[in-house]
Amino acid sequence: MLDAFTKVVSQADTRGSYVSDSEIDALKAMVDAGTKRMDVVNRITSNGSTIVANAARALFAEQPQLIAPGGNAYTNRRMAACLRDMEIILRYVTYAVFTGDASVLNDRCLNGLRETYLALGVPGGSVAAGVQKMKEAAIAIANDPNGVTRGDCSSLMSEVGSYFDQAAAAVG
Ligand code: PEB
Repeated sequence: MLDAFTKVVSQADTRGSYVSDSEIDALKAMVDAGTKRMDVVNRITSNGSTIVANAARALFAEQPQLIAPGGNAYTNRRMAACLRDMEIILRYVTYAVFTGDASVLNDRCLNGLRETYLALGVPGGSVAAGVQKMKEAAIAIANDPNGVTRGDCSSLMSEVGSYFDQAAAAVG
């Protein structure tokens, strides 16, 4: 598991070189915007169950076959597993936002997930659709200008979005 700093050090070591000026500049920008990043993690984390519940509701409205008899979220046990999976993925996305690096998400959550779903008969495309819905909900909450000092969060939001996109692409 890497963060933005250890990733840069690891890459510099692979090249056998010092950390470059441009890498230092990028990390400095990340530190300067650190409060925004922590705010985003805090907002997503504290609204986690709303994000999961609303995304799942929207997914089942769009794909009602999932909750019909024989569907992959039919029975309370499967429904619970589904909500739990969405919550796990959201949790790892918040870790990636926190560390500024996707490696924790990739190594501990997404690695092998497609194969797991194939083996279980869980439709990966539907999981990906659920992840996209969590992305929209999480960004709407994280990017809400009310109640915080206003500033430009566009690059941070596209970074947040990219972690959801990676999760969706890993299973879809
Ligand atoms: C991944 N999901 C399930 C299982 C595992 C995971 C390992 C099998 C074991 C179990 O049931 O608990 N676990 C999960 C994960 C990590 C992990 C992400 C990462 C670290 O350790 N069903 C649907 C939707 C979708 C869904 C499309 C969006 O209709 C999910 C939610 N996952 C789902 C379901 C099961 C499951 C298991 C229904 C149960 C499948 C079954 O037993 O038939």
